[in-house]
Order: sequence, then structure tokens, then C-alpha cells
Amino acid sequence: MSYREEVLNRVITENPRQPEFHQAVREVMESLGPVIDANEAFYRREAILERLTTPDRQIQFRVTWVDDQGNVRVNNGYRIQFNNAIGPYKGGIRLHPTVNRSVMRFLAFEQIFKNSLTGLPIGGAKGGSDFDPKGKSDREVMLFCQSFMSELYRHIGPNLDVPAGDIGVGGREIGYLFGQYKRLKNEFSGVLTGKGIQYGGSLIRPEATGYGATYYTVEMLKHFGDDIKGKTVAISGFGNVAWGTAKKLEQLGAKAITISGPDGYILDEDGVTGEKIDYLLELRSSGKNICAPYADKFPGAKFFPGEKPWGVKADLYIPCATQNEIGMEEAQKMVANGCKFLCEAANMPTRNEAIDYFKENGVIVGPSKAANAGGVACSCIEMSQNAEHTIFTEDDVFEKLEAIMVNIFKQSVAACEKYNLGDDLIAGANIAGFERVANAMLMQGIV
Ligand code: NDP
Ligand code: 2IT
Repeated sequence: MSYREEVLNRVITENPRQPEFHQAVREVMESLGPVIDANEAFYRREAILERLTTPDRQIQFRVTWVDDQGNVRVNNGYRIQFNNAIGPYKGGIRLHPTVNRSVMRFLAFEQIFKNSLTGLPIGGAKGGSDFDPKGKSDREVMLFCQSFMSELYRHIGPNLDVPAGDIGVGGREIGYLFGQYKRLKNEFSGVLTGKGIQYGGSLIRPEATGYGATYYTVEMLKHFGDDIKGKTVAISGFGNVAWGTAKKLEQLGAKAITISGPDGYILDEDGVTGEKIDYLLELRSSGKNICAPYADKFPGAKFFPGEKPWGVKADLYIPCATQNEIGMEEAQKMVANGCKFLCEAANMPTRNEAIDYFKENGVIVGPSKAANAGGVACSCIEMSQNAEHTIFTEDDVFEKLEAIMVNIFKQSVAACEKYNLGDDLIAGANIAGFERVANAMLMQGIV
């Protein structure tokens, strides 16, 4: 059995009932063949893959708060500090009822490679809670965030671990979390990113993930002799990432033609453009988490209850909602509709078997670790802005963000060329991300 297979088996045995974590590790282990197998004895002796797949630390805590009716409520809180070989832990906080240890671990594990690909000094982490923000009042969200931070504050810091947003966590939640951290530590620092611009936040951070994913898509199309202009794009979700993606697509002369929520999807052949993009913000802040009202407001659009947007014919597909939203059934529909390119803006939106099917059918997949790294890259720009006690202009941030995304694409292609991986941008990204972290780990000794 190869070293990579041994480590994968160990991860599965030691972490039972964590399917998302197994899935993320399997994908990376399968990709690392060309690097590890050529030097197997060395990597095995250094236990580099065991070290890389075992979190440095994981914190789980109770979050107790009181709802508007006076009931005491209890949720689980998590922070997985997976690897800090190249910089302080960095990664978002997710508030969604599907959050559990497996979801947290897969996200923290993938964040190691994503953050490495940015070329910036940030390690991998993720946190969150099974708290459901759906239908909660502002006050309930505030009380939850304060209680969450009352535990988390002792484990984070501007040079230790810097959380940010993810599903269910936007500017409002970051504000409440920051306020509580400041109160408990008596310290104003860049301990969180995604802050309001009034108190240290970076311009463009809300848009950064969607903008970055679109820049990545532009590079991918260019590389394969195509162009984004005039393209129709099926996207999913209607949250922060979907919004930023729709906005950038319109600016570049393409258009999103779908959005989706847990209630179904919207097809808007005229394009999710102009005021419709602003309406996504309204939908999100309504706290109802449904996309159906879009069709009432914009009568040209059609609502398909209970369905996903992946049966729609489009030039490009950019999932922006959540993990495993594209399985075999969806992949088959997309290939039948002539899909040539998929760019993953959500984290791990495609199941491994669907990825295999895409590859067999010549579809180019831009993996989430590379394509959605614009969010965390902009977070790191925010960290340096805070450390320098300054404010970067919008042009500064744009320029940096675009350069980082272009560089991520180039690094992935360079790894493909070096290891004869053809058009496998997934393996290219995994290898490029791995090499930097593994080298840093080796240089720092057995820790
Ligand atoms: P938001 O909370 O703003 O939006 C998430 C969207 O996905 C909503 O439409 C949400 O609807 C939907 N969604 C979430 N869970 C499910 C589910 N189980 N089934 C169906 N739909 C679901 O989050 P973001 O836009 O910030 O995040 C979207 C994706 O992008 C996630 O995978 C996230 O990890 C990833 N990402 C986010 C970054 C960021 O900076 N925010 C950076 C990089 C990646 P609902 O809430 O109603 O379920
Ligand atoms: O998945 C991600 O990269 C994020 N949610 C953003 C993390 C961050 O620290 O900005």
C-alpha cells in the first residue's frame, strides 16, 4: 500500500463518521502522487502527511444564550486550528445548522492549501457553530455572537488566529464578535477580518470572494483560448459570494442567469444584473433564506421550487452556495448541456465522483481552493492594513487582489506542467499549495 493510501486509511479509521473530512483528504491524497511517490521514503520518515492531516489543535465549546422569549438556548461552537506552518491561523466562521466536526475539519483542512496558494503568510483554520441565524432577531444574533466570543477570545489574536466570515457570518456578525473581543481583551486589534470600513475593515472585502472567483475564471478561459465576454453563467446561492460573482460578471460583459436557495432556483434569462444584484443583499438580510421573492419582484424571472440550477444550459457554471451541491446526477445534466468549464466559488461544491466524471468528459474544473481564495487574500490585505495602522485605497486592494488571483492560476498551471498533469487544475492547485506548506514544516523541525 502506498504511503498516501496508508495515511488516508488512518484518517478514515481515526475520524469515523466524518464524510466531508474524508472526502477533502482523499482528494488531496490522490493529487499528491507525483510529489510524494517520487520521494516516498523521505516523506514517510518525516511523517509529513500524518502531520498535515492531524489538526494542530481543535477547540469545541458550549455556546449558551437567551432568545427573545426568555428561553435558554445551547449550541456547539468550534475552532479548528489546523496548520500554522506559514503564518497565523486564518479562516472563516460558519453559522449554519449543518455545522459539525466533519464540516469544520474539511473546511480547515482545505484552508491550509488555499491560504498557501495566495502566497501570503497565513495558516489554515475554520470555526463555526450549528446556530441557525434563520429567523433570528438582531438581538438574538448579537447575544449568540457575544457568547460565542466569550469562549473563543482566549484562543485567537492578531498574530495567533484571525477569524472572518463564511456562511451565515457577514458584517453584522463580525461587528458583534469584534465588539465582544475588544471588551474582553481591552484591546483594539486586527483580530478579525471582514470588519466594517469604519473600524479597520478593508474596502472590497465583501466583494472579494466573488470578484476573485471571476478573475480566476477569466484566467482559466484565457488559458484555454476563450473569453468571458458575452458568456451566460449559472450560479447557485444568493449570499455574499453569489452577489460578488454576479456583480463582477456584469462588469466584465457576462451575465449570471440563475441564483438559488434552499427553496429552489431562479432562472432569469435577462440576467441577474443592475438593481437585481442589489436585491440579493435585501434577500440575504431579510433573514428568511429563500430566493422565491426574486421572481415576484422581477416578473421576467421564473422560480423552480425544490430544484437546483444545474439542469440549466449555460456557457459556464459557478457554484456559490455550499459543499456537495453538485453530485453525479447534476454533473450528468451539465455535461449533457455541453458544460466545458466549472469554477468552484463555494468550498468543495462538487463530489469526488462528479469531479471524475467531469474529467472523463473533458470539463475543466477550477477548484475552490484556488478559485475562491480571493476572500481570504483580501482578509490578509486587511490584516496588513490593520498592522500598519493605515487605510488602503480601493485601487490598492483591487490591484493586489487581481494580481494574487492571476498568480494562483499561474502557480497551478506551472505545477501541471512540472508534473505532467495535463489540464488537471485540481491536482495543480493541491500540489502547489502542498509544496510551500510542506517545505515550511520541514524547515521548522519536528513540531
Ligand atoms: P452566505 O451565508 O452569504 O450565503 C450562502 C448561500 O448558500 C445562501 O444562499 C445559503 O442559503 C446557501 N446555503 C447554505 N447552506 C446550504 C445548504 N446546506 N443547502 C442549500 N443552500 C445552502 O455565505 P457565503 O456566500 O459567504 O458562502 C457561500 C460559499 O462560499 C460557502 O461554501 C463558503 O464556504 C464559501 N466561501 C465564502 C467566503 C467568504 O468570504 N464569505 C470565502 C470563500 C469561500 P441558506 O443560508 O438559506 O441555506
Ligand atoms: O472559506 C474561506 O476562505 C472564507 N470563508 C474566508 C476566510 C477568511 O479568513 O477571510
